Amino acid sequence: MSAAPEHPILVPILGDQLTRDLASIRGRTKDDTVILMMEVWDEATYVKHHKQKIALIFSAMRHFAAELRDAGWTVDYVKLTDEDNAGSFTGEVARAVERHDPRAIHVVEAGEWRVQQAIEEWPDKFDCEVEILPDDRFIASIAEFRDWAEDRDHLTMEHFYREMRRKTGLLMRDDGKPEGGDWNYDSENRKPPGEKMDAPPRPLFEPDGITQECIDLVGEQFGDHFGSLDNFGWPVTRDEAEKAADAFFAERIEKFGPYQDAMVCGEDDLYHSMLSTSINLGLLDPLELCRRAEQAYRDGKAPINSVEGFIRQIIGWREYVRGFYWHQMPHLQIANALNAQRGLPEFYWTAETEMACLADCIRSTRDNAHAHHIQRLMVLGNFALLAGINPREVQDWYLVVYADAYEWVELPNVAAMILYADGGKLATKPYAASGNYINKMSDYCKGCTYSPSKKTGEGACPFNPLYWHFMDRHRERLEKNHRVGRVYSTWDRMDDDRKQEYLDSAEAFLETLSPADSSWARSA
Ligand code: FAD
Ligand code: DLZ
Ligand code: SF4
Repeated sequence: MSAAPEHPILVPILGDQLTRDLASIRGRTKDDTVILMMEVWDEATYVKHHKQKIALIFSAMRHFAAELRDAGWTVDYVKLTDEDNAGSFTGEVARAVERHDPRAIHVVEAGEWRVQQAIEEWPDKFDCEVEILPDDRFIASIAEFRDWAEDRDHLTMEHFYREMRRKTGLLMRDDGKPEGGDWNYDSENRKPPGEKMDAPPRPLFEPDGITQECIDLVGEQFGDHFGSLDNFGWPVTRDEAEKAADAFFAERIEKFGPYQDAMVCGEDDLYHSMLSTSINLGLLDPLELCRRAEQAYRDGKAPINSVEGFIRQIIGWREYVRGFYWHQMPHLQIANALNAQRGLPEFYWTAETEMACLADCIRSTRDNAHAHHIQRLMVLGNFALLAGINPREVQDWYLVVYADAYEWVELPNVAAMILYADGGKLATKPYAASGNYINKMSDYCKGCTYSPSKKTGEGACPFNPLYWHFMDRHRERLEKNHRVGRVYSTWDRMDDDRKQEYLDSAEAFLETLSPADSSWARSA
């Protein structure tokens, strides 16, 4: 560390705040500031994160610290294996207060509720001024979302998204109407996979010395965590993240829209941007990416459905789930409207299942710390919903296994979007589907032991009886929902024997599931 200033402003930067444009350092003078970055055991172990996720965060943090130092900032960096590591953010800030005797602490609000609770205790704990600044990397502040959500019965994402379009001007015409005439082109974004998809591979970044050190550290300290380190190729600096974005805009955005919901066995990325890890860490600015997408449309390099789809995922869904998280916490983490109590099946950790779709999505998750949206939603999530898996166990799994997972984005997607555990505040109906949907949108069923066209009994796709079992057991709640109601007319037209076959078939399948050993997710 270079000579530290006297009574400086201490600026703690958390592992997912890696941008020089952060509100706590923007406009600060370098000779008056000490930046504190901390690798801490609490964060690395509150769930047993995928090995790639820890290596990615530590490597990105170390690279960012080096970049700040090169730019002339004083950075106090605490490594995980430093002898006196206090283990927690608060413990490390306390030690830094002793070292630097700051006149104030300036920190940007945390992404996660758990961490924000700890930060809010700092003013009482430390004998200096503590300023907690809003995280303005998001387009809508937490207060803005709260104002929007207040007094609304339904927090419809589409309405929020239109506000964000107006606010940013993205894909808006001068007359205030949406570009192309429609707000949303989702109906054009459901093309099943073709015979030959030829999606160009995403760039993988060879680990440099810093990343290799982090990979070795994770191998030594977290060897019992889920996942493989072999394929590590995530961008760990802003430069690398920009290269990943360049490749997406040059090679994949054109087909991003049409094939957004497609799934192909063994093809893990297809036309997705693979930028979520970089956006969430702070290496890429989400609004800047949306502006680039818009430019691609204006330059005639990508169709409106691709560009609008990409922009909607970011200024729509990403912003919305963040606002929803803060609006619904802390009760969202214990919500269980459907009273789902089954344990998470073991195969979520081992990929050992005869169901080809689940096996492939879990393999990709294990090897890449990534699965794309429709795999997370309509395969892994759909199964957890239909089988009635306990939301807490599903939440832990999603938080552990994805390199882009932070609770503010994981929890609304899991509890509210896939499990309907919030009772329908986010989704107007449960995303429940039978094997027919997966068969239509993927090539998984061709290589599966089960048949999607067989409805019950031996060899039937388990999603088929599970679908009706789910609908039957939640009838009281769901039949009032006008978007689901029609399903019950179909059910009611079946004779009692047929209904019983579905229910028996589902029960027989559920009997075969062995629950996972919970030590995969949480430390003892
Ligand atoms: P693309 O398909 O290229 O999409 C572009 C960007 O849009 C993404 O990078 C992401 O920033 C944003 N985005 C898209 N969908 C969503 C969404 N539903 N919520 C928030 N942002 C979205 N995303 C995370 O970043 N972290 C998570 O922990 C996470 N957990 C999820 C859990 C479930 C059950 C589901 C259904 C979705 C989850 N998502 C999560 C959203 C989405 O699956 C990932 O953002 C996406 O797969 C990342 O890959 P990509 O960058 O190639 O995305
Ligand atoms: C996820 C994570 C991990 C594994 N380790 C650290 C760490 O050691 N230091 C750190 O600053 N951040 C880490 N993170 C990310 C934090 O969990 C994340 O920044 C906060 O939880 C967001 O509120
Ligand atoms: Fe999945 Fe069913 Fe298709 Fe097998 S048949 S891949 S279990 S949807």
